[in-house]
Amino acid sequence: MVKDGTALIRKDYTVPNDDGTGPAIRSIDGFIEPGKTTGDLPVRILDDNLKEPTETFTATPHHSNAPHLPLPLHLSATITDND
Ligand SMILES: [Ca+2]
Ligand SMILES: [Ca+2]
Repeated sequence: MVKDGTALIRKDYTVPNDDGTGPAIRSIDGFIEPGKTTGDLPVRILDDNLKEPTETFTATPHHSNAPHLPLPLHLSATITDND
């Protein structure tokens, strides 16, 4: 599940499962290869043409396919402005 920090879902970023209607969907599927400690979350950054400070959000896995990474895991992400 992703959680807003200073970055707001549907304003600054979105997830592939969200079709933009109804309440924002915050679940996202990521993958960490066996034995690795890094992986990818397919978050999409929304380009808004606003000049903004660096923004952040967090993600908390609810289950893991990587038994060597004990839950809870707390991931943080930073969006660097490009305007
Ligand atoms: Ca933004
Ligand atoms: Ca921006």
